[in-house]
Amino acid sequence: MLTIYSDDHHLHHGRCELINGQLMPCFEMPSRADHVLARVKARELGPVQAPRDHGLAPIARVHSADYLAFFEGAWARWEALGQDGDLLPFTWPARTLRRVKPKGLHGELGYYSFDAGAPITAGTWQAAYSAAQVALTAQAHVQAGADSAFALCRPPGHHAASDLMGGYCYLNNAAIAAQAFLDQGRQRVAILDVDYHHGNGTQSIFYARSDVFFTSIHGDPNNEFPFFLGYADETGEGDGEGCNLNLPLPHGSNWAQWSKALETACSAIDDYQAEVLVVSLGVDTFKEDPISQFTLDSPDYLAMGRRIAALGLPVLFVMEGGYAVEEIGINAVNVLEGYETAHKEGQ
Ligand code: OKP
Ligand code: ZN
Repeated sequence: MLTIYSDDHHLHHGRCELINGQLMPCFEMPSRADHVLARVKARELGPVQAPRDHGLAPIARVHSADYLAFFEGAWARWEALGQDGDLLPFTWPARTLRRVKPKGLHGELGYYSFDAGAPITAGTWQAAYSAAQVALTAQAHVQAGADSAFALCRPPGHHAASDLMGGYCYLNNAAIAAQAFLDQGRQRVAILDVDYHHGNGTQSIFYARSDVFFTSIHGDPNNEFPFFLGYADETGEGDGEGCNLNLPLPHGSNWAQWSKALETACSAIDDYQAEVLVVSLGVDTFKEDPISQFTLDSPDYLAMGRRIAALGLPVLFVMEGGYAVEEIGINAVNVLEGYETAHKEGQ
């Protein structure tokens, strides 16, 4: 399997985030992608290539022009204010407040975010832009006929909505790739989000559309980030009614419970008759993950990959979360190797 990877992810390194009332070093750190890349090479998964630049146009198919302009220019405005720490929002247009767009930097940042978990640093735009190009380059490979490809994206993307950053995410790499498949002639794309957290951004982008089926297995939002989306009664709206399937699971869920949900997700993907599959590949379902509450073990990721292969679809894997840094490479590449093994047997 071909891996697409850019070193530009190192340009994004947030300093801290608020967890349990304490400022902690960001769990979403550059060494995450470094470990995945090292494992790809150690296991000889296949060639590793740099992304091609597809420009802003395919990103703008998913994100609003005003959001992209704000994100690209935010750091320069912060610097012009004499600041050099991370730029973080702290006020949002919640109930009773107006959804007006203020002119100043902090007001505008609150308007374009949903939490304080996506710090903007000097290199964040470039890193996120390159991650989107990584996804688009891997997508092009699958579109050109490859059975699969791995987009080793960082920062992750699935929490980012059309005009919102949050949850370590800025540009929705998986959604951008899914939209590119459609723009290149595919008619039905499925997105399977196996990250521990609900992919609220991806869901929201495609919620009213029937050309993308979104299904996600995640920690029950009653007790888990992002709290305000990801419930089982969210089934899509308008043309998209029936094209959204959320499978929330309680804290402590193990592979037996998780794999049952995967069966449900896979049979829904079968029913939808997708032409191509995008997997939002987070491995923060791992038992040792420092911010998550499922108990999957490393061999379970091989089984996950095998089940995905049984769908018999071309697959684009897009890296999302996973914060047990030492094991993230093993677990992510186990999914890819499980897929490869089963895919070769099935041919
Ligand atoms: C991103 B991905 C607030 C703590 C909230 C956010 C988790 C984002 C996970 N600073 N944690 O889905 O792996
Ligand atoms: Zn996650």
